[in-house]
Formats: sequence, structure tokens, C-alpha cells
Amino acid sequence: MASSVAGHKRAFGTDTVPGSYEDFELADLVVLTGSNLAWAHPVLYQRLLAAKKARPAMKIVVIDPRRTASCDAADMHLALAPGSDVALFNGLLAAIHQAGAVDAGFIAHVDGFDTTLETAWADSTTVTELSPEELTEFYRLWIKTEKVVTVYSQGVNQSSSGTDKVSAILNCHLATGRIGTPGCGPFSITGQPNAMGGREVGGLANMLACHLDLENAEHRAAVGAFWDSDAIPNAPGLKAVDMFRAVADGQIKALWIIHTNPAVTMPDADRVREAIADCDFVVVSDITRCTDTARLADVLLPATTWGEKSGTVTNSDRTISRQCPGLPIPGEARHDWDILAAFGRTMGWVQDFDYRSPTEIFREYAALSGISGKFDRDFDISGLADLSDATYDTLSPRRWPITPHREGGRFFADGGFFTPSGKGRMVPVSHRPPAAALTAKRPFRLNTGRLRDQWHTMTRTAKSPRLSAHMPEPFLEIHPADAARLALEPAALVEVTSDHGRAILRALVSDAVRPGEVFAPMHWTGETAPCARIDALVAPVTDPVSGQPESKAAAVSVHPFQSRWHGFAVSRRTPTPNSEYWALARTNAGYRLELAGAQRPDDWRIFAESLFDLSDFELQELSDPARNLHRFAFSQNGVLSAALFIAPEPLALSRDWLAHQPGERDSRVLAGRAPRGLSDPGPQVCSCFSVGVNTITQAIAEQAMTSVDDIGLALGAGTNCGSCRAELARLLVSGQACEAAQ
Ligand SMILES: Nc1nc2c(c(=O)[nH]1)N[C@H]1C(S)=C(S)[C@@H](COP(=O)(O)OP(=O)(O)OC[C@H]3O[C@@H](n4cnc5c(=O)[nH]c(N)nc54)[C@H](O)[C@@H]3O)O[C@H]1N2
Ligand SMILES: Nc1nc2c(c(=O)[nH]1)N[C@H]1C(S)=C(S)[C@@H](COP(=O)(O)OP(=O)(O)OC[C@H]3O[C@@H](n4cnc5c(=O)[nH]c(N)nc54)[C@H](O)[C@@H]3O)O[C@H]1N2
Ligand SMILES: [Mo]
Repeated sequence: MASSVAGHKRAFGTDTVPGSYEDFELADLVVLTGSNLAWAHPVLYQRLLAAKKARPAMKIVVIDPRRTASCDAADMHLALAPGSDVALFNGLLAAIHQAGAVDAGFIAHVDGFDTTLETAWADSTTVTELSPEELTEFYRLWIKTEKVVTVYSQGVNQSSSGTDKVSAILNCHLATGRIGTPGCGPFSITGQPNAMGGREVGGLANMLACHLDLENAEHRAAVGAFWDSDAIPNAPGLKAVDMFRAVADGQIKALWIIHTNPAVTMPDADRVREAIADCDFVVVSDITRCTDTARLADVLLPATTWGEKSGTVTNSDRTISRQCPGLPIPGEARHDWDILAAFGRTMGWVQDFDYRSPTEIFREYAALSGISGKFDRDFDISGLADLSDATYDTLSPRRWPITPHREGGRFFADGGFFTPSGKGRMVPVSHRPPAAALTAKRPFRLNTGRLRDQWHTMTRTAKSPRLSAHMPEPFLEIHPADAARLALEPAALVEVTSDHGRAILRALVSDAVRPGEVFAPMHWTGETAPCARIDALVAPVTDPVSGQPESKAAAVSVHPFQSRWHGFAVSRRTPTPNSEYWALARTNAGYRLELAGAQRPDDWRIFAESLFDLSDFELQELSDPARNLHRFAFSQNGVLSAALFIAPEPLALSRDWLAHQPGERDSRVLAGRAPRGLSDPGPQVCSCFSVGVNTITQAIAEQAMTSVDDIGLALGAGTNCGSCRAELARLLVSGQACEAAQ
């Protein structure tokens, strides 16, 4: 029983001022495992770099099969075999024990130490494919450094052994008592800006609001009494993957999809898309009608988005921040809470859903969390249950719990845990490989993840020419040895196939990935590159406890895509491509488009006219049909509207110069390159200040720059969000950027 811990000494700490301690800055060792912090959490990453700069003795270790931008500032990069984190951390636990570094005093507050240690000893670190020297050095550093923060993200969670990976990490922190004290602790860094808030309000199928348990009859009764409801379910609902299976099976006949794009981001995405399309009744609440999921809706509800809505978000360190709108509500859009409340009233609960503002909802939620406090749970913000409208509007960031007795502070340091016994729990875990075995037919491990300048399915970020300039085309990172074996030509397109689906992507040959492994970003969709919906390849295999899909470990084959022609186009208006491969990106002048196909059209001029829908325009053409080279430029009154370049091979063009040409008068676009004397900034590196790679490398050479700060002073690059600083550092070293499309 949860209440049996009453009286147990809890480490609530004394610190009540958020921001006055920051474990990230206080740590002497920060381990990033399964986290590309530099790109996925750039603000936090810059804080980490600033801390390291102030205290160079601070160490950073990155554990990732791939060499990411986060490795640039790391003291050590462990390129472990995908899915082998459990074995790595089991090895660490064994090494902790062997070194006599177990904190016996703290272990008294922890259950399961002996069996966990025994299981860890039985595991072998060879599956990590790291050298004995790498392992020894990492273990030595971790063990000798008291203040360690181990940060983990989707490289850990999105796995059929994700929960075990997390347990293996926690076991090491529990064994050493490195939890809850300044500069110490495991740190799950979530992604959505309000991921923590979502969990607190019960936004999962297996939990009640405020960290209360669906399976616990007392919790259910208390929540039921609070809401005067006898309909609180006593069993968890279906988690996402199972839910879409139930939609496909016809067990679920109506769906309301709010603020997510599952036709793209769920594993086995083609089946999910079919299931949604075949579902009897689908409602989608979104901010745009142009998403793969929204296009399948029977009813589309326009919602407001970030910048338009008012409320609070909670970040990973339990800080609740007020968000105020800066923009008016567009068109007929309504806030998500307002749509839901209107629906509740329509269902007959007129009084219960009679909310007039987010403040009213927040007060109710804060009062509800008092129940959680009574059950001795961690989440309790009942201290805010009576706040006035005015106080809510000016709420400064506050770290929970917030009760009349305490605010913020640390958990766990004195060994008080939110378990029935009040003790921490070590969980014995053993290595399990990713579910899909590699075979002769599917010999590559497909890793997936995020890019610096795109957000998930790009429904917002793809609108920005600046953000689209960083990586304008979907790609597959592949090791040079594999590329050579597959005889891939430079900038070749590859066909990637799994048992579930297929994609066509641009090969990006790079030794950042290990041989036998490939990496593709998750962002492209039916709107931007229908051939690059990467979750079509991912199997619907999940972790048995969390239900999280194994999104980073599909077994795939890779072959050159047999394209008979390649194309590149720029246009002021949205083009309408329908070739086998296409990828569209916004530019300041309109759009840029990559194309390829296995079949050659009969007439390229007709092809061009229908692509741009521009038959009445002035046409310039430069063709060599024998070599299958064609170039078209469409203008009106001397102003360029669109241009198309076709060749049998991938095209070598000044794409970034071309992208600026639509809208220009008398453009000499058919040359495909900037006329002599005109500068071509090259692919964009700094999105904040739109600085291209050519501008940077030229400045480095001409002004003999030696540091990223020099580049910042001269060009501004890297001085705002800082997420390109790793690339600037690389440019200083190599003088050239790696760019997917070039
Ligand atoms: N720019 C940008 N930032 C974002 C987002 C975005 O879409 N764009 N999304 C946000 C969201 S919701 C989330 S959840 C976070 C995710 O943030 P992260 O988890 O940091 O991002 P990912 O790129 O998904 O994956 C991180 C790394 O895990 C590695 N990895 C793969 N397999 C393994 C493995 O078996 N073991 C280990 N140790 N590592 C492995 C991958 O190579 C990858 O570099 O990002 C958030 N921030
Ligand atoms: N292969 C692979 N797949 C993955 C991942 C991976 O790493 N690899 N990562 C997984 C992870 S961690 C995540 S978080 C998911 C993300 O997957 P999704 O959540 O499906 O992706 P988003 O593009 O963020 O979708 C959000 C949708 O909500 C809309 N929207 C934006 N603001 C609002 C609003 O205020 N109200 C409403 N109603 N709608 C709004 C957007 O236009 C968009 O259509 O992808 C998962 N899938
Ligand atoms: Mo996420």
C-alpha cells in the first residue's frame, strides 16, 4: 500500500528556489546515452558546453552507435552495437562492485541488490562490440567520478529492451548512491516540450491523472469521488501500437486524433495509414489540413498552436512554466481544451465541462493533485489550487511539488522512494538483442532519429525556408565500406526495404555510422517526400513494459535505386510532382525539388509544364536529347517562375544559388551555376543568421580564423541558438561540410 510509507524519512531537501542548483552544471561527468543532445536539446547542450568551458576538468561521454554532433565536444565516444546498452551498464555495475565502490549505506535503502548484481555479472560485455580498453576506461572514469549525471533519451527508450536499459542505468546510480545529490543522478530527457506535463495529467492509457494508478482501487475511488464519476476504468487502455492494431482489426470504429500524426510516426506506418483510412469515423484536431493523417479525416477540427494558446508546460526538471499567447487565434481555430470541453458539454455534462479559461482547469488539476499527495505520491501541486486568475497570468516558473509544506527540492538522496516499501528497487536485467535479427536478405540495421532543424513530421518547420536549408532532402547515412560493396555512385539514390515497407533515399556516405548500420531521419512525409516515410520500414515491435516501439533497430536491405533519370527544380509556386522519388523543400524564393524515376516520360517539355502548371509562360530550353540532358526555364515578363534540370546521373548544380533564382529578372538560370563574380553562399549551416558553408569556409581561409567564436564575431554564425557550433568547429578543421544533397 502506498500509504504505508508514511513516516519514512523523505529527502525533500531544503532548496526551494528553482534554478539555484543545476545538476548538469555541477556534475564532473555527464554521460549522454542514446541522446543527440546537440541537435535534439540544443539549449541544454549549450549549457553543458558552457559548464565545460568554465570547468575544463568536467568530462562528457557519448554512448551512441553513431558519431553525432554531440560527440564533437565529448572526451569519449563509445560507438556501441545497437541495443547493447543493458550489457554495457551491467558491466559497469559489476565493475562498481569489483572496485569496492558500492555505497553500503545507501544500499540499505534499496531492494534487489544481490540478485541484480548476480545477473549483471552473468551478462557479457562482448555484445557491445567495444574494445576492452574502451570499456575499462569508461568504467574507471564513471566509478572514480562521484558527481555523475547519466542522461538518456530515445536511443535508450525506443527499443524492445528499453525499460531494461533504463533499469540497468538506474541500478548503477542506486548501487553508488549517486542519485538526488547535487551533480548526481540518472536523467531521462524527454522530447516534447511538455512531455512531463502530459504524464502528470494522465496522458497515457495506463495511468490516472497526477501519477495515480489505474489498477489501484483506492486511487480510482479517490479520483472518482473528486470528479463525482463512477466510470473510472479499472484496467489500462490500449497503448498506441496495440490501439492501431485494434483499429485495423475493426475493434475500434471511431478515432479522435489530437495533436499527433500517426500515419507517419507509428511503426508499420503504411498499415497504420490504411487502418486510419478504413476506420469508420475519424476526427483529427490539427493546426493544418496538410498532414498525412489529417488527409484521412472525416471531420477536421482546426486547433490553435504554440504561440496562440495559453497555459502551462512542465519540463524534465519538474519546473512548471506559464506560456502566454503572442498571436491572435487564426480563422475558426479553437484551443484544444475548448474543443474538448465543448464536446463534453454536448455529451450532456454541461456543468462538468463548463470551463471558461485554462486557469479554471489548472485550479481543478492542482486540487486533484492533492489526492496524489495524500497517497504519498511525488506529484502534488495542491499549493496552487486556489491561485487567482491574476496570479496564474503572472506565474513565474515553479518546481513541483508545491504544497503548503514544501516546494521543489530534490528527491531520493536520503533513500526515500515512491514505492510501497519506500525503498528504491534494483531490477535484475539481462541483455536481449533487438527483436529483428539481421539476415542475408536483410543485412543492415536501420537507425532513425532527428535532424537539427526539423521537428518530427515538419508540419511547422518545413514552412521555414531557413530551417529547410540545413538538410533539404531525406537521406540514408551509410558507411564507405558498405557503399563501396554496393557500388554506390556519388549522390546515388538507394532503395531501402524491410519486411514492412520500402523507401527511396539519397545515400550519404559517411563513417559516422558503423559498417552494417545505416541511419535515416524520421521527418519526411507524404507532403514532403512520400518515398521517404521511414516508419513504413519499422516493425511494430514494442518494449513489453512501456509499449514503446523499437524505432531504431529495423532489419533492412539496401540496394541502388535503378533510376533512369534525375531531376532538380526550383519554382515560385508549389510544384506537383508524381515521380517515384521526389523531395520538396521551401526556399525564400518558393520551392526546391529533387526528382528521380525508373521510367522516362515520353516528352520532357510536357512533363515540365505539368510539374509547374505553367503552360502559358515564356519557355527557354536547352536540351541534348541524345544524352538525355534537358533544362527548362519558365518566365513571365522576364521574371523567372520555375526551372527544371534533367540528366541521367545525379546532377551537379549550384543548388543554393539556383534556389534563389525564382523571382529574379533575366536570370541566367539554365547555366545551373552562379555567373562568374557572383557569390554562392552554399548549403546553409547557421539557420539563425542564414550563413552558408561557402561564406564560412571563405572567411576562415581569408581571415585565418582559428575558433568558432572568431566565426561568430565576423559572420554572426553560431551566436544565437548555438546548435550549429559543432558544425562550425568541424568546418574549421576540414574546410568543408557534409551535406546530403550535394
Ligand atoms: N531538432 C529536433 N529536436 C527535437 C525533436 C525533433 O523532432 N527535432 N524531437 C523532440 C522529441 S519528441 C524527442 S523524444 C527528443 C529525442 O531526442 P534524442 O533521443 O536525443 O534524438 P534521436 O535522434 O531520436 O536519438 C538519439 C540517438 O540515439 C542513438 N541510438 C540509436 N540506437 C541506439 C542504441 O541502441 N543505444 C544508444 N545508446 N543509442 C542509440 C541514435 O544514433 C541517435 O543519435 O528530441 C526532441 N528534440
Ligand atoms: N522511426 C522513428 N519514429 C518515431 C521516432 C523516431 O525517433 N524514429 N520518434 C517517436 C517520438 S519520440 C515522437 S515524440 C513521435 C512524434 O510523432 P508525432 O507526434 O506524430 O509528430 P508531430 O509532427 O509532432 O505531430 C504533431 C501534430 O500535431 C499538430 N499540432 C501542432 N500543434 C498543435 C496543437 O497545439 N494542437 C493540435 N491539435 N495539433 C497540433 C502538428 O501539425 C502535427 O500534425 O514520433 C515517434 N516516431
Ligand atoms: Mo518524443
